[in-house]
Amino acid sequence: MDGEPDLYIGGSWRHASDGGTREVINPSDGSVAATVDEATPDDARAAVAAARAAFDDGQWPATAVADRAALLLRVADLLQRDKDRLARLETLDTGKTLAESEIDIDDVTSVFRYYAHLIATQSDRLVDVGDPTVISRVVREPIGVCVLIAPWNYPLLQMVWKIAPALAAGATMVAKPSEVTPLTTIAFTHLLVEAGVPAGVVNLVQGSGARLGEALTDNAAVDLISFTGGAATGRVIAETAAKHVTRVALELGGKNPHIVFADADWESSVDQVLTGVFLHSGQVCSSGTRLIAEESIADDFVAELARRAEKIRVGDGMDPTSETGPLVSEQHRAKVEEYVALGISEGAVLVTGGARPDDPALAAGSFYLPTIFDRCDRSMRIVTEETFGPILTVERFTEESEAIALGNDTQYGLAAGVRTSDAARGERVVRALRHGTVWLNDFGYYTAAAEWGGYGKSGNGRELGPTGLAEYQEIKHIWHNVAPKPAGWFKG
Ligand code: TXE
Repeated sequence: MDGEPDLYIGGSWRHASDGGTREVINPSDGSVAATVDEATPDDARAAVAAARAAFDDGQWPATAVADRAALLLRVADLLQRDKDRLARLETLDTGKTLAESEIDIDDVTSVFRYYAHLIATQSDRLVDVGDPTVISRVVREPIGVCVLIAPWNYPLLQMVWKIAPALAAGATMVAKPSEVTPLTTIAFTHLLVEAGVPAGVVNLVQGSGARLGEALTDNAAVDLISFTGGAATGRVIAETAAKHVTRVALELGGKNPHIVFADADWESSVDQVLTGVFLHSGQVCSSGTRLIAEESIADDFVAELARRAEKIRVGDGMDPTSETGPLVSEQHRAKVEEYVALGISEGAVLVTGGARPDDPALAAGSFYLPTIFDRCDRSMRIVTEETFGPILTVERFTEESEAIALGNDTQYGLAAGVRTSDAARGERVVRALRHGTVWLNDFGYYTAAAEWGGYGKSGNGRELGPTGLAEYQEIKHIWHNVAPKPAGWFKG
């Protein structure tokens, strides 16, 4: 960053081998936030080779779990020590409010603490095969070399959801943050070094997917690719990985329904539908972008949402009075604007927003107003495609079965919300929804100890929880006969 080397390969910091750099833009005002080294494909291959060597030399995978757990706890302490600095860097890079960035740093800290605990308490499984001379056991081993590719909406958080379990498992890795938001991952890698992560175990490269993707994913030395990002990129990565039968874990976003029955608690429903879609200006994979409201309350509910959406204070994330920040880039705002134009042309009714803020102080940033479209239906692309912006679409239902059908009518399946005061109905609907996380009378919460991931085209695999650790482990069955005797099958 700004003259210091940003690539960390085989235990040393270095600049790109061709001297290349990239400017990182602050989306709140369009200024250059930092200049960062841009790796070459050869640098990326060197990073994979370093991870391969560190894995194959066997020391890190064989580290006692107590030592790995202790290292993870040291990282957690360093994250808290540097929380303010990291949060400011995340806000500078993404535009999100400082309050959100601080929550992100607490989240990543909790993920390190959770995996420290999990790895220290995970045990092998003994299997009774009915022969007392056979010790049969199932053990977990680190998967090998992992390529970890993260997006720009939660840059450090998404990366840590991968790095923490990979380290806990004893794997080695190459991390590639989004080229749009690399700053916190660079700072965090310095903390990993300070905490004592051995050379070659974690390697870091910066650069675009177009430039580095092939070197990282079309690579026989890689055992697992864990990717969070757009569906189109996820498909390309899965196809490339298939050439080498490399394992992939994909988190590809969602188009998440938030179903509100007429008997739902009004105040918390309005509040959480609003937060669920407009937090971080909608740049959240689990954003509740599809309001599915019971017809009898829909008019009043949408009117109240619009009233409150118009009061949301959009502004620079560093300003403590801002409630949400800009979109991550001019290019991303252009995409969101295209979706708004599309919604209008598709016949949806624009209730509020649909424009950039007119405050001249925000003119240089990529801000966009919270936007609500009513009278939407499933034939519209704004209802079926991930806009990844502050856009809420409203669909209506009269029967429970219709609400379920609407909620499941998506190619994705990451997350959903259900709001009702009828507990039995709530449980019925939750079980009928085909989504990886379902909130009942809440929205957006998660914890390090519970799995996160999607059904359908939201991807495969799970992050967080025990399954999030299992992604980075191989399973081995060991059959040990302590009193060997002939099988006696062949008689000659
Ligand atoms: O993501 P990309 P983009 C969705 C959201 C957004 C859309 C596109 O709808 O509008 O995806 O966003 C790296 N090989 N999500 O284009 O390209 C890239 O450098 C290897 C949902 O910014 O998927 C970055 O590090 N890597 C999502 C990462 O992939 C490649 C969060 C994600 O970028 C690559 C973000 C390649 N060929 C966007 N091409 C979520 N699931 O939360 C790109 N990359």
